[in-house]
Amino acid sequence: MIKKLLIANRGEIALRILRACKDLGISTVAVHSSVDRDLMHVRLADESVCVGPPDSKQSYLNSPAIISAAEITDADAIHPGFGFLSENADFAEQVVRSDFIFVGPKPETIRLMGDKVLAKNTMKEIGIEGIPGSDAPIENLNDAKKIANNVGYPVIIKAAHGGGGRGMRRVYEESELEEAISMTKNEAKLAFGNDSVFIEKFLEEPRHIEFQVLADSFNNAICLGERDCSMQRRHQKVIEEAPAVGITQEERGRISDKLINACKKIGYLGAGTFEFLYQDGEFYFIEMNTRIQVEHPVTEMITGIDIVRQQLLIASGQEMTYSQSEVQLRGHAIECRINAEDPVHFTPSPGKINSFHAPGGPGVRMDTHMYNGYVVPPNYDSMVGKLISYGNNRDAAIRRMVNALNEIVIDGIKTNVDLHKNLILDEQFQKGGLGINYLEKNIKKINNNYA
Ligand code: MV4
Repeated sequence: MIKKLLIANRGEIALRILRACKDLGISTVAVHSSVDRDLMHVRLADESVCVGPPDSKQSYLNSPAIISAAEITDADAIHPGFGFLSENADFAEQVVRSDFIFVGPKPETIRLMGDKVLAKNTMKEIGIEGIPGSDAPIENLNDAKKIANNVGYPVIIKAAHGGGGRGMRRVYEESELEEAISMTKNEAKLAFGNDSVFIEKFLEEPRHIEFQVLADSFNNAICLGERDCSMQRRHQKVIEEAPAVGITQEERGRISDKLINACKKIGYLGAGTFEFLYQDGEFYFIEMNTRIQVEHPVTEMITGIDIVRQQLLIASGQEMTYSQSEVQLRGHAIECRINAEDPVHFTPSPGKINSFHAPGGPGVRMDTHMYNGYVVPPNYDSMVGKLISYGNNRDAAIRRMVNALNEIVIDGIKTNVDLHKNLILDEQFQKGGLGINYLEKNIKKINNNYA
């Protein structure tokens, strides 16, 4: 069993990991930047180490400093959380080579899934289809033209090492293809250090549905069902929910069986998420996330499984607590990401929180590091918490979310709480099953309805 764990992250996920450690009697080391000394998990951790100035590159992305902190505190393991170094294969490799446990999959698995073409081909071999298009990076314009004509326009050019919406460009006709390829290659080279790009049929109105898996070192793998993450704006998820409206038990079981097999075939270890686009009744694999995700709580609420706890047990070399037959999905959960941001311009709104009140009661969970007097720094992502509601069905979860959004108090900074109130009350949202374009297309209407 891991005795001491270094949490290589900040904010609410760092607190989430610390709580799971305390549950298991694991002592904790919090690394933080010089502006994050007053983070709640830093106060609650057994030990803390300042790893650098506010700039992420010199602190939360500073591999040598983080590994040195693990050395001097004699930690056994490092949990990367999400974002920062969580999907950096080189970091995972340095952690393992320095004789620490990396809470996550093997470095080679992170590397495999970090290449979207390799990932797609690997999954295709296992019988999990991606979106029709190229099965290798584009080498020349003629090949691209052939593939595009074969799948039909519009197509999308994607960076093989991209992700989260970066390094993508839509193409509606052949005359645009050459320029689109070269621009995406240039962007990819600059952003990801790799200019490989590939081509796919562009899906116009898909839903974004992802499946949560857990796999241990005894070749056990389980699937914890799916999450609908389609409510997003400019590739930032706003509301997530589980289960996905309209997905049948038959569809869920079919995909789950394939993903369990995939985990075993690739030797997956830990928590992971397989991302799909869902359109016209078909699931198309797009990429795999080899980390714990922001939206993991909605899966925890409907399964009763503590995913971070399972990560720690698996990383400790133990068997998972659950078999697939023990995974029961019950009820419905919704998560609203609470951001310190201007509700009109969506620009960050850092500053001091004069008063904070978290909603509560049955089926209401608030994962946040906020407290009265906490100062939100301007240096990092604007998410300051996640409000999660649970009910026996979606309507009950929506009702509890409305009440919780009306109860929450965050004074001193601007937030997107009102956007959430408007969106959760929107009649199309209440029907469910909306595509990835709905929020961006309707945000002005939604925000004005109830403002
Ligand atoms: C697509 C697509 C439509 N067609 N691929 C965005 C980031 C990465 N996860 C893949 N993404 C997309 N790939 C094809 N062939 C639309 C998107 C997309 C998207 C996907 C999921 C959630 C939100 C999105 C927002 C914009 C575009």
